[in-house]
Formats: sequence, structure tokens, C-alpha cells
Amino acid sequence: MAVVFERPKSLCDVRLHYCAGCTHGIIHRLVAEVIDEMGIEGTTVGVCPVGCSVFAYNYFNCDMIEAPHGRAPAVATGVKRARPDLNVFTYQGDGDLAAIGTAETVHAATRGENIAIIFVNNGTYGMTGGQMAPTTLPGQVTTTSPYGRNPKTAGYPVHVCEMLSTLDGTALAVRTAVDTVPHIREQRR
Ligand SMILES: Cc1ncc(C[n+]2csc(CCOP(=O)(O)OP(=O)(O)O)c2C)c(N)n1
Repeated sequence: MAVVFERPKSLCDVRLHYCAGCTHGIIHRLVAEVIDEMGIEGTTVGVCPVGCSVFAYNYFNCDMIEAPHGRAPAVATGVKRARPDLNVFTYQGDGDLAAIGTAETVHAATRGENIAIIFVNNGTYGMTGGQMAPTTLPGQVTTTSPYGRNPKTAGYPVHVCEMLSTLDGTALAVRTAVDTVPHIREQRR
């Protein structure tokens, strides 16, 4: 019988701790599928953030490093420069990447570091209870903006892809979504 669906080898056979409806599981799977497809599981190193995906090192079947509070691009830079033969990726939320880690993100991009950054933007600080994040949209309700984000007092959201795409060192900056099957397919591509 033909196998039509199976767990990627690069995803550990353990239960994910994410809440129902969270898309970290989908995105983990996509990353693992691509690692499998490229045959790079033995040469891949991932760097995890703070936030809900802080435990991503339990889920990927490759070498993983924990670098919380937005420092993942800096740690990934060190790994890639010391071992250019490795494939290095970071996996970060919007609180981690676009708030406390803005500087590391921008400077790794502008230096043109040869790493991949998987930026999971859910528009809130998920792990700590859904507070307003730098990427929260105007009018979006969060636990700290119960009447919706007001740009007059909370400022406007940071458009991370647009910001990074202005930098000469950025090789590729793409925004995709995982809310529908076509979007998931697009994201994988
Ligand atoms: C300096 C500091 N401030 C606040 C926190 C608390 N904290 C832990 S995770 C997190 C939010 C992470 O949100 P995000 O990166 O968007 O990831 P998500 O949980 O939504 O996947 C915060 C504020 C912290 N750990 N350190």
C-alpha cells in the first residue's frame, strides 16, 4: 500500500506541547519535511528562542541550541562562521525576534549571514498570555490592548519582512501564512 502521510524523519516521535489551534506544529512539520527532502539532517543545526517554541529542541531530530531573548541570529552567526559546512536555522516568535531581538535580527540580515530565520509571527506574546507584541495589528485585541491596539498610544506594528527587504544583506524575505492548505503549500515552497 502506498504511504500518503507519515511523520518526517526530522521530527521526533513525541507529543507536541502546543495549544490546540496553534500553528507551531504545522510549521515544525514543514521545516522537518524540508530538512528530510534536502537530505541535510546530519548537517543541520537549529537555534530556539524564548516563547512557546522554547522547547523546539525537543521536537527537531537534529542538533539544536537554545538562545533565548532574541539572540538566536547572533548564536546562529557564530555556528555558521565556525562551521560553514553546516546548515543553520533559527526558529523565533515575534516577541523574541521583533522586540527583544530586533537588533540581532537587523544586524544579522544586514551582514548577510548565510543562515535561515523562520519567523513565526502570531501577532501576540503567546507563551505569557497573549499580550500585545510589536507586530500586533492596529485595532487587534490582546490581553494588554482589550479595546484593540491604538497606534496613537501603542505605535504602529513593525513590518518585519518589509524592513528586512530594504537591507542589502538580505538574500530573501518572504511572508507566508499557514491558515489554509494552499498557504501551507506555499509556505513549504
Ligand atoms: C526580558 C524578558 N521579558 C519578558 C519575558 C517573558 N517572555 C517569555 S516568552 C515571551 C513572549 C514570547 O512571545 P513570542 O516570541 O511572540 O512567541 P510565542 O510565545 O507567541 O510563540 C515573553 C514576553 C522574558 N522571558 N524575558
